[in-house]
Amino acid sequence: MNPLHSSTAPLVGVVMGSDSDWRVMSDASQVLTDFSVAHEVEVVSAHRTPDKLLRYGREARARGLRAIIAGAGGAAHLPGMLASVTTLPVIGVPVQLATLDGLDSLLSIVQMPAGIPVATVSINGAKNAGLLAVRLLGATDHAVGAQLDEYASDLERQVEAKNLRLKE
Ligand code: RP5
Repeated sequence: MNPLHSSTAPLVGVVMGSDSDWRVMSDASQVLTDFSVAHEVEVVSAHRTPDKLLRYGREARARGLRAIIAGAGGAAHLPGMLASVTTLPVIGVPVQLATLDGLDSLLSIVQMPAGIPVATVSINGAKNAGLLAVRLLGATDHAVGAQLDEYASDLERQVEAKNLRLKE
């Protein structure tokens, strides 16, 4: 049995600034479920629950997490602040709000100072954030790597099938 798959302890933390971000962040959770990666989901707000943010980031590695996916919108300081208090890889998801088209969220997350990296995906790109976390795990786990190869082949088959349908 693949040790990653047999783990019931969460390996990836999916956190978001508000429950209102779930409409986007559920895509990350879905990908992790599809790849059978144990994960947890938590609302952690940089501004409304700052103590919880610090605790979450500082305890993440000792609790067994290997990566954190953090989504937030507007003044989106959650991913960057988490990256400041953990050395685990942090993947940032800019969540689009009703104003400013999500550009505010993107710019708040992407422009990190040198030394404190956040891997920022596209606006509302929670699916790719999930896949990136799976790839991080797959870098050292052959079974997860094989699943990712199968996923890529499947994508290729889907594109070719659509291509053929176009010509019918
Ligand atoms: C951010 O404020 C959250 O990440 C969310 O995207 C945004 C709005 O939060 P709510 O007012 O909907 O709780 O911190």
